Amino acid sequence: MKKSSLHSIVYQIWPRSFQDSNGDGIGDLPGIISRLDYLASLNIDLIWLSPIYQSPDCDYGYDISDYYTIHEDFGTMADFDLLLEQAKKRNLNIMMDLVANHTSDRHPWFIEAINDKNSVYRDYYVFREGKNGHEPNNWIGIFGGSAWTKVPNEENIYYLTLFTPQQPDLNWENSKVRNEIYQIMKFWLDKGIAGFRMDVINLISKAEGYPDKDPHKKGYQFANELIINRATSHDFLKEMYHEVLSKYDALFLGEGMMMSRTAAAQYCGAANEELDLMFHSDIAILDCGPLGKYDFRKLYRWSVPEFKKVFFAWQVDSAKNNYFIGNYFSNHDFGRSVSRYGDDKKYRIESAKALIMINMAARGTPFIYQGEEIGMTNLKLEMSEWKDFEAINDYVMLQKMMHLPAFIAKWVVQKVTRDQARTPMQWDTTHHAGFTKGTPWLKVNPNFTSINVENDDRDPNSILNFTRRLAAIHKEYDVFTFGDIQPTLLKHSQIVSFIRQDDTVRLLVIVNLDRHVAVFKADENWLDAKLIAATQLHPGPLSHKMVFAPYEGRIYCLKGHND
Ligand code: TEU
Ligand code: CA
Repeated sequence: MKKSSLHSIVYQIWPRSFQDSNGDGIGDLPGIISRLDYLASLNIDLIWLSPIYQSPDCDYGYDISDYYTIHEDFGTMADFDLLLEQAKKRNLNIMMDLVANHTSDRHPWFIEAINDKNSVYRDYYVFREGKNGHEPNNWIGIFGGSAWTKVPNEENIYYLTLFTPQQPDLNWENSKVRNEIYQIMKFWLDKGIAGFRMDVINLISKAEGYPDKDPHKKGYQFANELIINRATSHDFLKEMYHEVLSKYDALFLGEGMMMSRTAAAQYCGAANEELDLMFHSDIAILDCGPLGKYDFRKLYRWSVPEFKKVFFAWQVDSAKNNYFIGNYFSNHDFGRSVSRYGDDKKYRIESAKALIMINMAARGTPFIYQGEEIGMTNLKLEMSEWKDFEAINDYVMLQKMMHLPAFIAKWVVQKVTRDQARTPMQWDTTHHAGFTKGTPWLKVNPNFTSINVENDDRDPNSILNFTRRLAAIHKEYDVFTFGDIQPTLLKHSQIVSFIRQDDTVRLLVIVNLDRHVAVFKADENWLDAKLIAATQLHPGPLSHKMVFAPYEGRIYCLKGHND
């Protein structure tokens, strides 16, 4: 299978922070509609909307209380239909976020389930008896604390909540639940959306009997293989493929925690009837300790050789085993890419471009997160400004469970909080960066006076115009999505370089991912190559001894590949 929509560029909108239209300080659908010309100017193909369904916003939309209605903060179904129509007029398609591992605890299914233990909805979720005065097992929640929440009016009964206590996990073993999900998917696909990004889809199957993880260990344990990439999750997705996915010409992208290459090959292998492509998070947690985001033992540092190891492992494996991945350096769950993998001070423009070049030239489908195209940076937020449950809860947990002093817990949270990627989009130099005429729900980064769309639009050498050029080049060459990949200059400690090849073309990508000048020897066969893209407006010539400026990147078309 070689789906044509895999050869797309996807732009992620986190609607709450994109564009407010009515002055309530919250981004909305009419706001997105008003920016469609801008989105089309980026040469992207698909817009992925983070959840826009009805939600009490305990996890900003990832806790859904009605899958069939639009959150009133974002607008109405009529607004959504108009968005779809107006987008299509500009050759843009809309992808939705499907959050189906859990619902909100305000969802009518859950309200019935918790109020009436004989309700059919009880088995839509995972209700279990506690053990010896404790939760049913020792699993830790992904945002800290126990993974179980107690039913207030029943003795010793708990329900599973892997994320916030307001996000009860659905019981996918129940075929009624699976059918509800298929109905939801069909409802939106029939409206004409172009696919789904499926939230934590590798978590939908849990170990039978909900056993303790490492029972001999004290305290809550990360359940790992008891909840992640389980064999049954493939059975569920195969069923979904037959019931829904196979009937639509749309893109189905999985998102998951601790995705392994073996699992990804199964979830979206060309011969497997499951999904089309998969996200992995190994780059996203490159600077974290082995336990993930809040494991600060690496002090959030990383090196180019480490980056290359992880990047090429996925690139080469996906080519070898013929599956597809979504490539991204930024999204709503992590800090801004230029602040994490680039240099958001001295080389902000150069390093933002270098990252965009790697992302667009990699094998798979590139994802750009709102603001990345203008190099938006992290903003250090004071505790009183924090909004995200994860930040607020983990600040407490780090002190309580890991016995960290408050100032270190605060440092960790400020390093990794999702809020810093969620500050409003910076459009222009007017009040609140043109995001809202009211008071923004989350602080606008004060650097909006220099970092904004309007400035970048005017400057031919800007990150924005570079992104547009690279996106246009990406459209020209199928090889970026589907072609083979061979790393080169593998031992170089600053340069990330690879060759992309198919039957028609051979492209050489060279990026200096370091803040110092990089020197390397060009291969004899490269010398007559033709430059097709560069981060600099006037790059130097190709010669035996190459010198690349900090974060400089170039793409060449190599000749004679058919010899
Ligand atoms: O995130 C899934 C996921 O893998 C998280 O563990 C992610 O790594 C975490 O946010 C890190 O801080 C998805 C959504 O993208 C996220 O926004 C939701 O909060 C989460 O699922 C629950 O729906
Ligand atoms: Ca609004």
